[in-house]
Amino acid sequence: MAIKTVKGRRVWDSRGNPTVEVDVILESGALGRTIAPAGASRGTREAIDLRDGGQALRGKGVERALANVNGPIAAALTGLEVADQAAADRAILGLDASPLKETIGGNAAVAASLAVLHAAAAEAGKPLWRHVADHYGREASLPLPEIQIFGGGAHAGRRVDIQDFMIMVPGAKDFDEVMEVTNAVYFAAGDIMAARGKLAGVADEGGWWPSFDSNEEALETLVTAIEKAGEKPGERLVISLDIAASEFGKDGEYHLALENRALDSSALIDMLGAWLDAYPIVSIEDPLGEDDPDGMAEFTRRFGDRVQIIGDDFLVTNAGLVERAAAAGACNAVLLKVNQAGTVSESIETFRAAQAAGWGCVVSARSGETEDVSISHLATGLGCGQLKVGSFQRSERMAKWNECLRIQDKLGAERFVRGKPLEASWWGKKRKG
Ligand code: 2PG
Ligand code: MG
Repeated sequence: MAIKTVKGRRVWDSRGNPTVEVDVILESGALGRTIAPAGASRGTREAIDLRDGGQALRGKGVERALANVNGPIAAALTGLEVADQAAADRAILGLDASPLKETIGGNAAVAASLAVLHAAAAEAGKPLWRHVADHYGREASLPLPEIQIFGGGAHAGRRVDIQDFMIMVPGAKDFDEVMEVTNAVYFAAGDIMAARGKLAGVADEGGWWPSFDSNEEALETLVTAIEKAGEKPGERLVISLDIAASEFGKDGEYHLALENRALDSSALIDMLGAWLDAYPIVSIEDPLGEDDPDGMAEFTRRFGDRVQIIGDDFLVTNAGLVERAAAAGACNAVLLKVNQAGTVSESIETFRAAQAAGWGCVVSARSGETEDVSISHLATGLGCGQLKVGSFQRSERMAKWNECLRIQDKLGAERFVRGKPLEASWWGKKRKG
């Protein structure tokens, strides 16, 4: 079925910033709609969102991006067969020769590309996850969530240096159990903060505001919260961190502002290694900076057989960077953010590169989000195994978890991956005995 109309409109994200929504309407009347998310701790090599600059809307206006959607992108997509996602993405990419999509804007590109995917699913009469599974020849499965308990870094005014303190519940039998356990830990953590007089609201992704005196205090408090929730850390439930080290490090020099300490690459690796020994951490994202490939390879050499090591800012959902990192022995998993790449097809290429390397893959939200639930479907349809959305509060986060529960109703609870994505980690090895 041919694409008839492509229309962009300005809507607003969870931080109150303007963003791009795109409707793709087919000759049949079927509609596909997506909203572009927006990152705060962005990789320097990811697709650039086109913003208007100037005084209005603190420079964050998206009129130029919308003009690109309603002008050249609409012209390039109109008349194309909606089921041919690759052709639609080629048409979008053909409009922009710049390496980081600064001409048409990553925000315009990603919303248009994903709206085509939605329209194709609508035309086929399938939920998006099933269309993704069929189109890309994958077996759908419900992902294991990473859920934030404390926020930090760029999402919390840099109150602590580390960005995400999360839990995973690989021992859960289904998605409902993950939600129940997370509910208990999330509110236990809130109660602990309140009892200490340190409850100060939430960070950008809904994790509790990190009123801590050291980065490690956040980890200690997380373990206490897990125990207070009646769980044994490292059993049904484990810890996951996003260090987002590019936010506090450059050229192999890292500055922990909270602790007023400067570390070189190997001192940071030692510090994180000590955390891996002391806490039940099973997954760690961006432990070193995006410009520190040697550090990343060294970290992976030392700890890659115990924990999942995810490249986010380091790999920016780029297939070539995944291939290069795999060849260099840096990381063993990739974070998949469609708006880092800019189109669905490029993201799929990255997923395939990760698969070819034998890596894990985590589909991820951005810190600026909306009611859009595409990523719940993408993670399920690709059967990639893991999903990172943020915390257990705020509707732009809960919308994604709730969508997973609806998908589970259709797909069946037995299609939840459980702890499978963590099989290669110490947790998986312990489970095996
Ligand atoms: C990350 C994401 C989500 P942002 O670093 O993984 O937590 O943050 O969207 O700000 O890049
Ligand atoms: Mg990250």
